[in-house]
Amino acid sequence: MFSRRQILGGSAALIGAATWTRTSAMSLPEAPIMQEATTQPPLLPSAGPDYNPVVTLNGWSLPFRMTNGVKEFHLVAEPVERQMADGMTAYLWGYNGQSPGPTIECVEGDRVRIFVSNKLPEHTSVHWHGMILPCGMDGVAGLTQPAIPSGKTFVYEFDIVKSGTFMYHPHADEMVQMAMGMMGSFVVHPKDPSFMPVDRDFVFLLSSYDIEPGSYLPRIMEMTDFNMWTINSRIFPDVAPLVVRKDDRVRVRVGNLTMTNHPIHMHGYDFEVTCTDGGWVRPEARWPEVTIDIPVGGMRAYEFDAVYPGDWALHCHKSHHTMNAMGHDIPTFIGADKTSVARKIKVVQPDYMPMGTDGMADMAEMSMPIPANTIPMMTGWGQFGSLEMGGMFTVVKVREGIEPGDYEDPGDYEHPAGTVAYEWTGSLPTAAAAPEGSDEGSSMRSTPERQVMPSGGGHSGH
Ligand SMILES: [Cu+2]
Repeated sequence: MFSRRQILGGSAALIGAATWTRTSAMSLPEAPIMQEATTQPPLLPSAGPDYNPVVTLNGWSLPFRMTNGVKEFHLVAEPVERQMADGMTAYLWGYNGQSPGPTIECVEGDRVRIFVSNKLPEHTSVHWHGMILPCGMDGVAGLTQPAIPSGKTFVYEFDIVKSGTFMYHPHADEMVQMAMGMMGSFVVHPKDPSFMPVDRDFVFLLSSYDIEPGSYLPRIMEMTDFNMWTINSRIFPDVAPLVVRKDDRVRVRVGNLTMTNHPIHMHGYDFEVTCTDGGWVRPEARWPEVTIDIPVGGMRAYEFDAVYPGDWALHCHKSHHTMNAMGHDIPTFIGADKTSVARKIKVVQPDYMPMGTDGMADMAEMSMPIPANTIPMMTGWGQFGSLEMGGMFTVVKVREGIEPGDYEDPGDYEHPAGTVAYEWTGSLPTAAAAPEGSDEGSSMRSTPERQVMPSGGGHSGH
């Protein structure tokens, strides 16, 4: 399928659906195709009002063209191969070469015309989740429009009446098509660029799949027991980090299209939810958080000032959701003595390793043979060892001196001397400085002396 497409100039990762355009209708906008699962640079607006584009983690934004003042996009619903991690590819359905599909970005006040071509083997439709639009553009097959048959192109056209954080997904054979990865983010920038400005603006969707280790296709009938918990159809350790320059104002927009809620927790900061898929949250209605629950079928955007440098974990707090493919029917062996049974098994299976009697950290440290096309359930290495993580986990990397447009992984955080937890060996290092103003040498400080730091989270002036 890919071989018939032609490579465009500019970006090697973008492939134009030239065949489709030529044979279907000369007036259709180009439908770029993305072949990479890496985070693409933000797409600066090529026409129309200016805005600060978002960065889609392990994703990209869909280019548009202007036709008589209307912003035109072309989505192609089609089977895709999505690299979920190095060594793990899934056969999904998505849009324009990837799952999730490209992020659509526009500006409050725009009129958009979105062509949707269906290259799936069955019909589909697109629902524009959270948007205020004419009922007939809402994308519910059967209710507000006929489904888009396989091989056909439909046109959605409406005015963008409010800014905020939205998404799109099918509303036709929805259970199957969402279980196969059909979804994308839809970000509407405010008409007034001085409204809620941020320096870094990230967006991603949470999705889940049930892919048997060694296989490629999600089991679509699964209701609860998924084994791939993803950030934009990527799993740790191959979810891109959120690279942030110190003192930047940062927004993180998260949507949830799985079948359970995800308490998203970010270390090192407190922050405030400033937007939902219903719109912006008024300053007087916000409160500080370090974990925000992303409901099923909902979106939350939170903001913070990146004043604390470091490598800060960002993850779902359901501990099974920061694991890769795992069996849930494994007995618990903690405290069990497997010595004698291990001796017997080794007679017939010399490679047998008794595991799990002291916890499961040994799973991450030894590399056991695993089936093709899967990655270990607990993995990822940092500068101090194994992270024993997977799934919905990534890192916010706050650094001094990062250029505004630079999203390259800056590597491991260099901790200032004396600021890393260390082993007690009987005495404190001489430089173990007590904070200024406290009693020299006193490491035990009573609570009343503790200084309360002003909150780093709350910009409430907007
Ligand atoms: Cu979760």
